[in-house]
Amino acid sequence: KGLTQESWPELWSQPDMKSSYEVVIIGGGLHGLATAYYLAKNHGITDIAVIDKGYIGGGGSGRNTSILRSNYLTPEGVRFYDRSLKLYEDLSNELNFNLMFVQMGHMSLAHDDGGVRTMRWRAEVNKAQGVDSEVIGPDEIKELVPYLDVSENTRYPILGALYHPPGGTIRHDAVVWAYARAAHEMGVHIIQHTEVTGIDVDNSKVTGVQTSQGNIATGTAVNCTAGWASLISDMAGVRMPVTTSPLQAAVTEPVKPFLGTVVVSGTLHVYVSQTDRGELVFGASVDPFTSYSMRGTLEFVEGLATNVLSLMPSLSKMRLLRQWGGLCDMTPDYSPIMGETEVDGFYVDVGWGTYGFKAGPVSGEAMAETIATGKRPEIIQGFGLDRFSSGRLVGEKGAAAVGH
Ligand code: PYC
Repeated sequence: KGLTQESWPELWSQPDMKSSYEVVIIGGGLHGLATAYYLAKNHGITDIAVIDKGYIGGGGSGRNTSILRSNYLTPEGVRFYDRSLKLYEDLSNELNFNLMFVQMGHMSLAHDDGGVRTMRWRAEVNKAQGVDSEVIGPDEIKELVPYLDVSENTRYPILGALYHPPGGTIRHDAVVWAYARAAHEMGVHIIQHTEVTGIDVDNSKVTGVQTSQGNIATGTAVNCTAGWASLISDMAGVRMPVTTSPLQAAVTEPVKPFLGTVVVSGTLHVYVSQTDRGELVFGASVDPFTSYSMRGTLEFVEGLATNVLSLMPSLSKMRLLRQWGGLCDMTPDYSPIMGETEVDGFYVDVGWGTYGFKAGPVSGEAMAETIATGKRPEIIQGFGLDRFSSGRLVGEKGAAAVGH
């Protein structure tokens, strides 16, 4: 007898929430699940609840354009995202799940002298950190992506690009499901459709988490939310230098494979890749206002179409199938905020702007080490909340994705 949807085995169970846990992770997206997984796998801590007000992966983890890369601007950023890419490279094996990982290469276009200078800067920093990136010219660009208009008479001529062969894409939902299954198999409780409504703090120390299903006693609460980073931190009395803006994306009808590389233009605020199913996935920069709305807008589609057609005029007959939005917690320096806070037992893994998906594995690994040992590991030393009072910012705006 064939499998019906009802008879499919569950990848993780829906346990009853207990009244206490050693660690409560708020946010059941990629970061929360990866933190739970590495806490269990690397540190033997399994008495963990991962709590989400919706379903797992329903926030930023399921709304991004699934791009992976490590061609950042600062040495701290390059080392951090490169560790993530290395973890992604072996993740299908490690989690025994087909994550549809493809290192198709990643190309960031430069349309003026300033853009070429930034690409050269990034290439040098990347090489110094052992990351494969180089600046290429219009002829090489045309060879890699024949559909790009590299002629000189366009409004935004393509003068060069930062080419990063290890960049690529992965199936974002599968990454969430694979971490969830692996964490569940080690005893982690995944509690969906349960909203966190408060965090109990006594004498500057976490003592519990309040939820729509009741209260949990715990000494460790971890804010792994995206979109609600400042609201959840407020519950513990910790202020975050974060503003929240929507980010929209869209996908076309499927066509035969023709785009073998991720293409990004910061000047035109657009990035595009082609999935294994043939759809083109497009994204842009965050909307120019703060909001918690995840609705799509017509302005976004109009702007996107204009900019995409400047780059690839031959796409003019393609039809968009869907558009969607997600929420981005933006920090002043376009780097995340990770580690301990002034409240004992309250940890944050937030401020993920438009770069959180690619950082999922390394964030989980580093947050797990921070929680288990009480010490932020070297790889996230620069990303602590304390940098906003010490002034040691990690400025990643020049490589964050597209111009924001
Ligand atoms: O940082 O590569 C990136 C990115 C792609 C989409 C949003 N951010």
